[in-house]
Amino acid sequence: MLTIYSDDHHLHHGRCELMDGQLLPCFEMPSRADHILQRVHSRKLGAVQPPKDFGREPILRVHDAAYLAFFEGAWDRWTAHGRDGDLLPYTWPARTLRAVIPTSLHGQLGYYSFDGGAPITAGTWQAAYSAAQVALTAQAAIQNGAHSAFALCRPPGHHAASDLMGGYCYLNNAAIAAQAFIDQGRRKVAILDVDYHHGNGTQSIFYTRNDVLFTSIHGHPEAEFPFFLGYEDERGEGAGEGFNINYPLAAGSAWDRWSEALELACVEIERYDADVIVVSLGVDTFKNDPISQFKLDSPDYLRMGERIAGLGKPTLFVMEGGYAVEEIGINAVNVLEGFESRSDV
Ligand code: OKP
Ligand code: ZN
Repeated sequence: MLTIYSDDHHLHHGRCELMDGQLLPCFEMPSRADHILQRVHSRKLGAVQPPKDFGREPILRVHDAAYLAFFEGAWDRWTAHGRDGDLLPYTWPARTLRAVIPTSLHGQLGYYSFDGGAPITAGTWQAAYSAAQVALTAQAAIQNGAHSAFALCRPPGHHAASDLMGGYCYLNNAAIAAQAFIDQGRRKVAILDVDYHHGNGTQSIFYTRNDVLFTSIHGHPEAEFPFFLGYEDERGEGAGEGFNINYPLAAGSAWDRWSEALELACVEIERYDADVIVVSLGVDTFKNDPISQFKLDSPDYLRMGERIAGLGKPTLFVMEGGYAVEEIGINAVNVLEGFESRSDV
């Protein structure tokens, strides 16, 4: 399987995040992608290529232009204030406040974010931009006939909405790739989000559409981030009604329960008759993940890849979460190797 990877992810390295009342070093760190790349090499998964540059246009098909301009310019505005620490929001237009777009940096940062988990550092824009190009380059490989490809994206993307950053995410790599498939003539794209956290950004981007089916298996939002989206009764709206399917699971879920949800999602994807599949590949479902509550074990990821291969469709894997850094490479590449073991194309 072809892997697309850019070193630019090293340009994004947030210092701290607020976790259980403590400031802890960011869980979303550069070594995550380094470990995955190492494993891709050591397992001889296939060629590793750098991204091409498709520019801003395919990003603007998913993201709001003012949001993008804000994100790109935020660091320079911050340093113009004489600051050099991470730029983090601290006030949001929640209930009883107005969703005005203030002129100030911090006002705009609150407007364009939904949590304080997405620090902007000197290289965050470049890293996120390159991650989007990584996804687009892997998407292009499939569009040109590859049966599968792996977009080794970092930072992740599935929490980012059209005009919101949050949950370690800035640009929605999977959504940008899915939209590119549609724009290049595919009629039906199915997204399978297997990250431990609900892909609230991806869901919101495609919520009113029937050309992109969104399915997600995740920790129940009653008890888990992102808390305010990801319930089972969110089924899509208007033309999109019936094309958004959430499988929230209880903390402690292991492969037996998780794989039942995967089976249900796969049946829906088969019924939808997708032309192509985009997998939001998070491996924070792992039993030793430091911020998550599922109990998948490393061999389970082989089974996951095998089941996805059973769908028999061209499949783009887009890297999302996974914070057990020592095992992240094993688990992510297990999905890809499981997929290849059952793909006859
Ligand atoms: C990203 B992905 C805030 C703590 C909230 C956010 C989890 C984001 C997970 N500092 N935790 O889905 O793996
Ligand atoms: Zn996650």
